[in-house]
Amino acid sequence: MYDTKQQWFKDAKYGLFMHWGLYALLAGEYKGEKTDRIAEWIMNYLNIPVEEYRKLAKEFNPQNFDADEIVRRAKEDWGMKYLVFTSKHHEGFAMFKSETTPYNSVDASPCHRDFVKELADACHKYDMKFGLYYSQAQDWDDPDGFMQTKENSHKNFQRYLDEKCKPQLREILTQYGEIALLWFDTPMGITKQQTQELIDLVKSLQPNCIISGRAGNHMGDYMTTGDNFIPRLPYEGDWEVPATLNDTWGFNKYDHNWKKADDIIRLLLKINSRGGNYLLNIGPDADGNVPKESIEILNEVGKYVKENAEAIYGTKRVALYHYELEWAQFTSKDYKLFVHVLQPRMRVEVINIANQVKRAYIVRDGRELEFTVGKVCEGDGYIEVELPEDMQEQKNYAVCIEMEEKEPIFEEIQ
Ligand code: JFZ
Repeated sequence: MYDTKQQWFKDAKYGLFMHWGLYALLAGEYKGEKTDRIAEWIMNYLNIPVEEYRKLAKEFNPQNFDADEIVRRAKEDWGMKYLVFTSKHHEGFAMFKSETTPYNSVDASPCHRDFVKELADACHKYDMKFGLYYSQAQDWDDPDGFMQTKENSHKNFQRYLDEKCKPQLREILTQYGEIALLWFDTPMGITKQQTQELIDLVKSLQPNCIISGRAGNHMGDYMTTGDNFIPRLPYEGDWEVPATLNDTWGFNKYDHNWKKADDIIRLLLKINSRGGNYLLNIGPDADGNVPKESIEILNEVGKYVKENAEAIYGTKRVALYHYELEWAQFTSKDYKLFVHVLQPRMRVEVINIANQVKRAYIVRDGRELEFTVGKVCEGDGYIEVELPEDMQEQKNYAVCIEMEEKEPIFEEIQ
């Protein structure tokens, strides 16, 4: 399923998803009617006619959208390694200059801005891997694009693929430099043959571009799960968990159900410890502002990620991942086991360790810790690391237990 070209993806562990399109203007409400569901689906949920919905394009003029600032934050403050942006979501509106259809942010909107270009430039400047989401099957604007609620919506689906989908893919894959990832989504009504054609097109234009798990017919380069959903394990291959910070991808002014930074930190580590990547979403509003709640949560999570970078990036799934502990998550790299301490503890104890321990230290400042080891029988032991008094009230820090290099301790699964 995966190959060596995906090494950056295996190592990345943490990325930023961004859902942004005309739906941000409605923000969960159309003509007094609200939707408490995912805001980017409002056209579908409230049956807004195509002609009506299209008028939104003429209002789209986001004064505060700053690609450079978002990417800088993602990289420097939040510790993320890649960005995935909705170049065209199910609504059908292109957030880039497209010759295929004038229904795009440069030709149809007063802002005349190419947001894919702005983000591509920022990503390349900050050395951030740049990925694009493209809704390949669902297109509610094109008469032949797939739409669940419209009968025979995709009567001439092949025409839609040939005249809109493929030409636009060609545009996003040739005009913006390296595209590291193509995030196809929700492959309804698409055949194996059609999926193969899209994948071939992507790989012919950008051979190193990775394809998301929702290309269709199990043909992507890795598995994509549901929102904040951890797959059945063990899974032999790369995988990614796309996730929201509240309950919507696109901006919804009525959704205040924000998760706590501590919960996000725990989820990130849980996913990393099991070998997956976490792709965390922001949905800017119609003016291009990132919700301040999102920024606050991501800043706090980012502090943890940056302080404990050694224990996150490039880590691999270890045999201990299946331990369900309230106070800890485990990651590992080479001969190091990282214990992420998520609740106040007097000491850190780990069982089922087969080899000799060289040293133990606190990851964020390198402080050495005292420890005792015990042997249960040949090939099985345990370790107890004493925490200094001033650490015992704290939570959210990682302890590294470094082993002798002779014997690999953890069964490396991936
Ligand atoms: C899809 C989109 O419909 C949605 O608007 C958003 O872009 C999200 C990231 O992806 O929604 C899905 C698709 C598949 C699953 C869950 C949400 N799934 O397989 O669990």
